[in-house]
Amino acid sequence: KRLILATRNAGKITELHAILADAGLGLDLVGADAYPDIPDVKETGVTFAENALLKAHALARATGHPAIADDSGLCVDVLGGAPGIFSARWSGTHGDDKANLDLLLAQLGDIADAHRGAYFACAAALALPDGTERVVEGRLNGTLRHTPSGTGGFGYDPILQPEGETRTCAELTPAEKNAISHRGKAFRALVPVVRELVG
Ligand code: ITT
Repeated sequence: KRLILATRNAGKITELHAILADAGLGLDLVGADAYPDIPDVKETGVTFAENALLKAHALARATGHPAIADDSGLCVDVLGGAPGIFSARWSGTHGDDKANLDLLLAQLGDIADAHRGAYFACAAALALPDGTERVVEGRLNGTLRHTPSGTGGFGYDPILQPEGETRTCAELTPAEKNAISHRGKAFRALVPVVRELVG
């Protein structure tokens, strides 16, 4: 049985393969790249959950297979939760991780560590071709460094230091990041739902 992975973000795809492999679902995970003719979904939702559902439904409807999607981002306390759902295009160019991170650091300036709280959020959605839907969420709390550190992961990983850690997410091994991350938590919570509704 096929399960479509409704994302084109390479960093997410790598992590999702590892997280879902550990779950041993026994499904054939197929990326959205296998369907190049399906247009990108307009993320018109105002929450992570809404956008994750929009992406999952679009792929499930277009392919006739169950689909899972991830909508995620970085929510910064002093910015009132921004960039939030706009994390991938914060600098204006969708998916330019370095420009997004540089802009965010510039916006924070030299604000003290005590005021640099932030969290990663992830909504993990499952949609079936018949319209059935489920969505769950996960978070990773931390603080934002003044300068980037580490080469692992993607996006804002070089500046987010998880609570209780001395390293940034980009300095963790992939397995260490998945064990504590917003994405790991959300998709591990989605696994029993997939087992129940997909098989
Ligand atoms: P898809 O819609 O195709 O899945 P996308 O990159 O557009 O890909 P999102 O709209 O969910 O996906 O944006 C997610 C952004 O949030 C991503 O580009 C990063 O900047 C940030 N982000 C999410 N998870 C992250 C993580 O684990 N580490 C670092 N940054 C992350």
